[in-house]
Amino acid sequence: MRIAVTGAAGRIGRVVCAGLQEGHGHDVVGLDVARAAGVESVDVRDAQALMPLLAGCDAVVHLASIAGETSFETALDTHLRTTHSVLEAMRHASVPRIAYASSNHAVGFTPRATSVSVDVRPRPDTFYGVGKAAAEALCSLYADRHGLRAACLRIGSFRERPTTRRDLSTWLSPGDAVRLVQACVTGPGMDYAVVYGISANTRRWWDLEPGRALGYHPEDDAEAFAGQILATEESDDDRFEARHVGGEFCRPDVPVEEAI
Ligand code: 15L
Repeated sequence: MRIAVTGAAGRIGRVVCAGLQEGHGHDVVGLDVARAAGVESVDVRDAQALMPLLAGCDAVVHLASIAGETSFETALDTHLRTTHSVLEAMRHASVPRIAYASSNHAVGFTPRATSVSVDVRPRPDTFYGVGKAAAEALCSLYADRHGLRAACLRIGSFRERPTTRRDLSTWLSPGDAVRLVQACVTGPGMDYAVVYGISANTRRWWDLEPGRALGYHPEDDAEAFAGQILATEESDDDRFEARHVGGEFCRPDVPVEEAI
């Protein structure tokens, strides 16, 4: 398959591009606003500029965004405007399928529980989460109105390895991130789906079944790191943010980022 990846020079993008290319033999078109080796430099908010770059692609993996809290205006720009532009460019270039990097923060104020389904109401913990929830809705619109196939991946904590108590539930390993994206762009019949992007963590809060239905079978489990983390990190059970899946993002004083 020929697969375009936005945000290709970013933390997740670099891992996903390499995994799709070297691990699964896809032809990958890396796109990013930042200049990087092997990546086409483009502002993904510019649908006209995107269209020729998407010509002949079978799928888009849309990762480009600011991965944290911002002002409301920046959240609109970095999640809604980018996703709208990507979906419009896909429509004009006849690209049939998208895997959209949403976030657990679209439902961050959901209370922690042993199995949180993908059907909980949007419950963002930040403008970042609002942007992700709204961009999921845009993907749903393009699936229903234009027949695009869309998978929204509510990514947990993408890291080389888990380092906090919360990560024991929310970790997404690099290997599982590639497995997740590969399943969502090649997996069986689906028009629109929301899946949680986490590894097979023993202490997970999110339901993995919707991902499994698309062929995502995670192989890693943060539990392998639990002994070390629990021995060194104090329990956070009494803190307000520990009651919700979004953790620190639920704090009213969550730090704001602005840089692209
Ligand atoms: C996210 O969506 C953020 O992009 C990332 O910075 C992490 O904070 C992650 O969620 C998380 O919840 O751990």
